[in-house]
Amino acid sequence: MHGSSDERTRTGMSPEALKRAFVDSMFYVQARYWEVATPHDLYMAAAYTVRDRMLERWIHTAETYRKAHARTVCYLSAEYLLGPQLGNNLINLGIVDSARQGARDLGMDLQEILDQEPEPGLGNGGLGRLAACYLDSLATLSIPAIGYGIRYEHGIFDQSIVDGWQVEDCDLWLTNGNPWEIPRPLLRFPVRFGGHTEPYTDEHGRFRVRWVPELELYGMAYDTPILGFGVDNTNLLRLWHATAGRSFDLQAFQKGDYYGAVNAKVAAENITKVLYPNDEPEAGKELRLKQQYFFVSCSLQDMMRAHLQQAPNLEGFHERYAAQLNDTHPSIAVAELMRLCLDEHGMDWEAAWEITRRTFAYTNHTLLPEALETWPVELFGRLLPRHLEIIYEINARFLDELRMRYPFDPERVARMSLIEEGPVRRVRMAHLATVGSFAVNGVAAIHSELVKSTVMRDFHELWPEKFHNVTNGVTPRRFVQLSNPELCGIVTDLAGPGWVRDAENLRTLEPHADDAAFQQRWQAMKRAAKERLAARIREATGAVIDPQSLFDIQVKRIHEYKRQHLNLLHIVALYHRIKQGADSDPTPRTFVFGGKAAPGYFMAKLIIKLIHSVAEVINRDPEVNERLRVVFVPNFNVKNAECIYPAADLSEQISTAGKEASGTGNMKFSMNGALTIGTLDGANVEIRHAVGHENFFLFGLTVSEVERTLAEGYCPWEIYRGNDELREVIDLLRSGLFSHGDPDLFRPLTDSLLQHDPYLLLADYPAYIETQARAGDAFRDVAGWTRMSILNSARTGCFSSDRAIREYCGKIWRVEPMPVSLATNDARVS
Ligand code: CR1
Repeated sequence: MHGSSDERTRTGMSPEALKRAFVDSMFYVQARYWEVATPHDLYMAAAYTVRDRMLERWIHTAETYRKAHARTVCYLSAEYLLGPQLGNNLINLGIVDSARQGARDLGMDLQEILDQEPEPGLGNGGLGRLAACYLDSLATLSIPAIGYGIRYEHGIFDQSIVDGWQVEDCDLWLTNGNPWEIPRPLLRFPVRFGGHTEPYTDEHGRFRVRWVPELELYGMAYDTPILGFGVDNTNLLRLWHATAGRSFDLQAFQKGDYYGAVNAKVAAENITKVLYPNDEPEAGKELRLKQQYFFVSCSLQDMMRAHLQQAPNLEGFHERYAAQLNDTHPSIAVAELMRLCLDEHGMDWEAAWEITRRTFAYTNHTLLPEALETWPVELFGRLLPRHLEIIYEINARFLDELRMRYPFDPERVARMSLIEEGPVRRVRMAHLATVGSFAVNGVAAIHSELVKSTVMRDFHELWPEKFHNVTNGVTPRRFVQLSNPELCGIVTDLAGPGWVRDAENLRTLEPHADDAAFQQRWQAMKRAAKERLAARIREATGAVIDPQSLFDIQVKRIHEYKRQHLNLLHIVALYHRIKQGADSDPTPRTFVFGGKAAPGYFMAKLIIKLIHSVAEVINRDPEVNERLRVVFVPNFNVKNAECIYPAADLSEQISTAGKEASGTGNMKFSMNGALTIGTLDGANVEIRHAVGHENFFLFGLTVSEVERTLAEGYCPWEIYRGNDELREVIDLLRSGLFSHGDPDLFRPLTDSLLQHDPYLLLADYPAYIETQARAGDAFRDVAGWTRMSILNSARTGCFSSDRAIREYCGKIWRVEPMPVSLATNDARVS
């Protein structure tokens, strides 16, 4: 009965069918009648209405992939920063207009319903959001894929600001129920910890090892469907929730130890309680290692279960799956797959190792030494004694190979070992991931080169063909179509709706860059986005900003290497000039900041305080506040981000060269027509190349200049002494002007700048100030700026995550699309 699906109230797509289904859900799922329905009920009923339509596609997809024994990508990631689902799912189903119409008919506003959704913030920042964009692209490109991760009960903390300081509140995204997930109580796997190992001889007389764990708990699956855009493929995100095992409870209960059993249950369930904020030292984070092992073990057992349903043994496991390690967080998978093959499936070492090393590929996302994971051997052995043995064995074999290859270079062998020697011996997770994978990649061209020449240098010399680059990407569905409807309208008018699946079609904007009428439409688009942001900021903070001014925006995690404080030095310099009557940049600007600081990262929290303190002085000073405004958007998350990127004129991408692996916010800004002021770092390099040098505000030291500057004995104090304006700016920070007379409040920041300045703010300061002045001037040439803005959008289609996923599929995963069609399903059902 294909073609008549709109008559089916359960899954039809017309406004009529949606309305009927919505009313139905309100009654049968929410158990509510109209008069008493809360806004949350409306959201839930809408979500279930949409979910029904997804499930039809999802089940059919699972069936299609299974029948075909499709090679499947398994993305292993400790983080997925999904953001709200309803709006995105409406878009990917192609029913936004029907839904809006249906809502209107029922006397409701779709936007108000969308606003009810709490945000699944199961990630810290770029890495988690990248995983979410990749899920969207995998489904859109019809690639059989499963995202595996952790169902944190509490995602990234909510940030509020009290007296200019960040305060963290517990995220409660699950409190009112999550309509998108399907619990799978029967899909559970045991996960064990602690205890010891013992040798034994198996029935074939072979030497074997048995792990006698101290603790056993279970991982239970919660499944979320991930729709592709413009296709029927609907993939799976499977997140694991920890529960105490039933048998475990029973044992304790049988011993009459009721409270012991209850405590064990609580301890087990703690494993998936909360997402760890990053940027903090790993020390003592035993629970973090437990989380990593927990989700990896469940995922691999699940993959094996599915494989063995269709194959007699594990021989073809690596043909069936390509498993991507999203940073080192899941890299324990290398040892766990070995353990499963050896201990649970009785394979010998060589066969197990062959499968393991052909299954995994590893993405490196950072070169910052403090973020490269290592675990103390003592802790590792206590939690995972069998895995430590396996890692030692992998290492012993690997080091033998190295000694053979580099017989006179013991230092190299020690550098490459999986174990770091020293007062505290540690397991190097990046080395484990590299040795256990068939491919290693960085996330932007410059970053991938640095991976090869710095942290992985020895490994690159050993296995040059293992190393790749896949520059990150962002999904145009969420970050253009959903968040910038005006821009979407403009491009669709020019290029037709197909550009959303092929973002290279943004190029159709290019010939219109100088067309006056087109420019006006473009300006109206920016204006609308700026007004929306201004309204939201007013609502959130009370601050009033002028949509005519240049919106100069820096939103991302707060970190010294990202240099939000360099931005502040510029703001204080502008302020100082106006106060001195020496103003050289008459362009009115609104500086917008947003971002969370890790709860234990003092300097980052002090930077947030400084932003607020500078804002307070500037915004209330009538002499400057017509020209400058500074605002901080609290609780930067996906929802807020969607409102922010489209509104930007200038995007701040000002990290110290060599420190930002890629950045993805930089891509979202540029795609939405913001110009970038940035260093030659991460994907900025490729963005500048794509949009044209003349449409990008470049400044600052290059990676090699940074290296040279530091090697030559960098002395920030001399720069301070030699630059009058910089000296005055820093002295203002130390004067108490921004701290109600307390000269010490910002001392840790100013001292760090003057004494070490590890991120070279002072070295880059003069170039930054000069380049900012050029940007300010350029903004006053409205036609010139609009042209540059249009060209930025037109030329950044290559930063679509679809392009990135195509590269992964071709270079790394060797996996082919498998289109799914509901039409054939309809035919079969009828
Ligand atoms: C990097 O800092 C990059 C994202 C996604 C981050 C950022 O530059 O865009 O990854 N790294 O690749 C990270 O979170 C743990 O490392």
